Amino acid sequence: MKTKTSAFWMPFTANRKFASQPKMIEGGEGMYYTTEDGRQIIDGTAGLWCCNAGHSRPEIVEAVSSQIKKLDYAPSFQLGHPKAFELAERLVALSPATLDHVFFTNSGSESVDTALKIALAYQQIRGKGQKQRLIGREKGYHGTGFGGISVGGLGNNKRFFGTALPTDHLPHTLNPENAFSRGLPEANKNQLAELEAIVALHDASTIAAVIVEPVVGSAGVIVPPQGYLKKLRELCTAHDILLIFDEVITAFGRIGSAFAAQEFEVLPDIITTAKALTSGVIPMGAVFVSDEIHETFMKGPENAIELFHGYTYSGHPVAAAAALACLDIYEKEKLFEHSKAISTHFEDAAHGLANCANVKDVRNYGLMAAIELNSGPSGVGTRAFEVFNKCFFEKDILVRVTGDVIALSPPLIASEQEITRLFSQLAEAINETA
Ligand code: PXG
Repeated sequence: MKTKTSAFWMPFTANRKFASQPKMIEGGEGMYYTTEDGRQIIDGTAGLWCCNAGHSRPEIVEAVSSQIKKLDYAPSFQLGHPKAFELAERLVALSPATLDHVFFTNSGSESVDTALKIALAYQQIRGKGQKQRLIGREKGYHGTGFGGISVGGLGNNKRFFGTALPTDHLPHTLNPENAFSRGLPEANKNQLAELEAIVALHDASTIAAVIVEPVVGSAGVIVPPQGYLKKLRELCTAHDILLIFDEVITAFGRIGSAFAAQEFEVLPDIITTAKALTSGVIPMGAVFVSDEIHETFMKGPENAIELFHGYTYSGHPVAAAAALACLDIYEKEKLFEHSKAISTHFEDAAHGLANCANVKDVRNYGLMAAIELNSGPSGVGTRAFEVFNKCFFEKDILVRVTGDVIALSPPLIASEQEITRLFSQLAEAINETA
């Protein structure tokens, strides 16, 4: 039966265009989705960058259903249940040393707003209440809360909603001279001079935190130039500004290490995560906070609430059960190591598309890749959207499109053969769209 599409107002979707030719997914298993018309398609995007363990893993299904039978819900305000504490301990064993405390949320947007609030409150509690300004970056995506869109750097997401917080933005690091770089592009100009300029303009005594995605996801896989993140850390430390890594996409093996902070050997003060924490199965996010920040909050009277912030579903037992089962899979199957091991094959396959029709750039790191096309005659994004449709309806692969960029981020369980097939099908779709 044809699904009625009018009542559901779909997020970040051209709703009327969708209704005219719906792309429906009815099932998922491992690396594959099943479409409404019964085709198996390779999931080239891990859902929305989240299903790192692949789809419908029996271990997670089992953990979730037995948790619901045992304890479906319990509050985390002034009460606790063991799974949330167990999960927090497991998570801090994975996170970089000193990021030893976890605040649970339900999404990346909530993780970002939580991180920004912790940063602002921390500055006040330690007597630096002037530090209220937040610095994001052009092309940054930090979700859709009012905090996240303020520090975010994508005009479409900001334009009707104002900028709720005092913010500045660093320039993005996409440089046409670095087109077709493999992995980290060269640092051929000082892309952090602007941070010095912002500090000179407002004074460091007014700046609370800088937030960046270590590798930009949504805006089209923008890989940091060599040394950029280390330099950013040095500048933040020198000016007593907190550094927040938004790892909603990069955490949990997407780029080969548990966290980008470890991959790039740069220690931020706060890390935001969500998505692959549960492999997308149940909504959940986690914000990792340094010992120094946490201790600063744990100083007042013991009966006082230290942070007036939280969600009904913070540390939800069913989400926690899903996350624990998911971490077990990551560990048992060594999926982060596998992600790193096949990333060379993934890089070769991605750059194999450099000579396809209208390809303007190929970028990659870990299991993230962008194939950027020249805009079509009818404007930005139209050609890439046509490729997306062709991939879905004719080539049996799912890719992600933002503007002129086709993004790939398969589940970490992908085999070399599946990666080869993903890119060869995409190459056909691109050439046939020319
Ligand atoms: N930070 C980052 C870095 C993200 O990528 C969020 C925060 C917000 O997460 P929630 O869970 O609130 O959506 C994200 C989300 C895409 C795409 O296609 C990316 C995201 C979400 C939906 C689509 O690029 N990233």
